[in-house]
Amino acid sequence: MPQFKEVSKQSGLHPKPAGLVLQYGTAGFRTNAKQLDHIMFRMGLLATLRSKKTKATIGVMVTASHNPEEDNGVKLVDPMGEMVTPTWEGYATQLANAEQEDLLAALQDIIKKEAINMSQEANVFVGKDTRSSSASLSQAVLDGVSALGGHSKDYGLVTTPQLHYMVCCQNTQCKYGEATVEGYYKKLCQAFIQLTKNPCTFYCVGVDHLTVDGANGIGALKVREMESHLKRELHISLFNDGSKGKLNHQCGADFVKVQQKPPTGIKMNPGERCCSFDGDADRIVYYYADSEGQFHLLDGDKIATLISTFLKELLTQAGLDLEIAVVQTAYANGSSTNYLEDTMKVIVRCTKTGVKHLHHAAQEFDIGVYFEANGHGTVLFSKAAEEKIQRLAENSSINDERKRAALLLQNTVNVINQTVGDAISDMLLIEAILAIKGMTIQQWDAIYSDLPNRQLKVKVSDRRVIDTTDAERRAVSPAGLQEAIDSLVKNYREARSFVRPSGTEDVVRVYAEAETQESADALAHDVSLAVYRLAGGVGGEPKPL
Ligand code: G16
Repeated sequence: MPQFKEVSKQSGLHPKPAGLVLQYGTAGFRTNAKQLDHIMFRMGLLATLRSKKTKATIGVMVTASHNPEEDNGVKLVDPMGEMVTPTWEGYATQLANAEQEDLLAALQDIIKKEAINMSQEANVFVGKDTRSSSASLSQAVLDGVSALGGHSKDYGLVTTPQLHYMVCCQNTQCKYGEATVEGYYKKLCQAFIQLTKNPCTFYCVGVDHLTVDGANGIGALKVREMESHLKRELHISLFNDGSKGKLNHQCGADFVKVQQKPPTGIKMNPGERCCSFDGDADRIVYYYADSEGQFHLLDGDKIATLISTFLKELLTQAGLDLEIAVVQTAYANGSSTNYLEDTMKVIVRCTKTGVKHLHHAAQEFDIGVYFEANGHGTVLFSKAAEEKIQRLAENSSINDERKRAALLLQNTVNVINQTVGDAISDMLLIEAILAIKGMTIQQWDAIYSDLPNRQLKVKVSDRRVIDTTDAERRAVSPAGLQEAIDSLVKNYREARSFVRPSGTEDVVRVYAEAETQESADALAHDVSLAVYRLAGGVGGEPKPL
């Protein structure tokens, strides 16, 4: 193969450390940045093959999202902006772990299995987050693309969802929007301005102010860039903008959700809305402090509830018969699931962790709202649903109430980044909903009360010993672990617990919820001990909280 000579030459500049084996995790490869140069080069090769195969533009995002600054990673984006398919995840692992001398054979194998026409053109969009390692690692991706004769476009510093958006725009011949960062701001902000253009009680009482924790990452830069497009419709105070603090350190969506406390470095006024992004701005959580200084978290479950309530109301007003479902994971708070099923009467599905799983489940409905409790999510509208909304919005013979609802639905579709969870787009949607409904964050919070919960991490020598089933709600190995969890759960009221190996960090995650915080904490600790003892814990037994 003519291109193989160049691959051979270039791969020598990005050698694989012999014996190093890395797995494609929940959202791609992710580990210490020092181990990733060869992975990035090879993902450049793979993205080029994927582009040739699909005859479409493919995206490669260099980021380790919520992980600490010293880590990095890579997320591959398929033509419509979704995550790459499981078969290609397998190829990614195969290519990543081929020893240096076996690389060409591994490439050849994929080309043969997928019957790839190597003379087909290839296009790859590349983006990166603000980590110091991202510059050289994204160069390695670009080297991989050029080694196989592909064309690349380097978007430089972008959020992960912005890169997903560009890929989708490019592959829909701009039907989804313009494939530029400016185009992204214009589309989202115009829709936001349309949604909020009728003044309502919310803005009249002067609380159109939002505090944003940018996690010292790319989201902060992009919120700054976007502000002028918002035309002062939303006043943002930005903290943790990367000017001094460390990425994700004591701040960001993951910290706030897991620790259940505010990030450092922000100023919180009682009753005011605050939100945190994660390191690549694909997650968001909201929170506020009440007049007693008590912290209240509104996570992905509360966001899904707010959005699906809003959409359901609009559909009723518009007289549109479209089926809404909410997709969650095992981490969803039990109260949220009960509320959605029993009070809101919407269909609820539970999938494994990882947006790729939620995204696919959401695609099965007219409108699929998917959110992980950690704040990663979006809304998908089927083509048919979008067309129905569009037709109604253009219908001049309907009454004012239906017309208003149809126009709100149309702008809601446009403010949402349907390719993947997007902190910026979700933030604009949430702000618009609260404004339209004239709702305070306290009223939103009061829709239902979370069951107290706790998340812990346990270090084990090999987390792959834990295997799960039933959307990760039950452990099938190691032997005895699920039985131990079942009997521990029986000791507490309204309790539930599960464990699963993380696909982004070298830990086992433990989740517990129960009637009181003390019970949730105690159960999480009991289950952590069971994991430590039965799954090969290392570094000392977990201590009580
Ligand atoms: C990624 C995935 C999310 C997942 C999270 C944690 O988020 O995109 O779907 O919930 O990792 O996964 P795990 O529990 O397997 O470590 P991000 O924002 O870090 O890319």
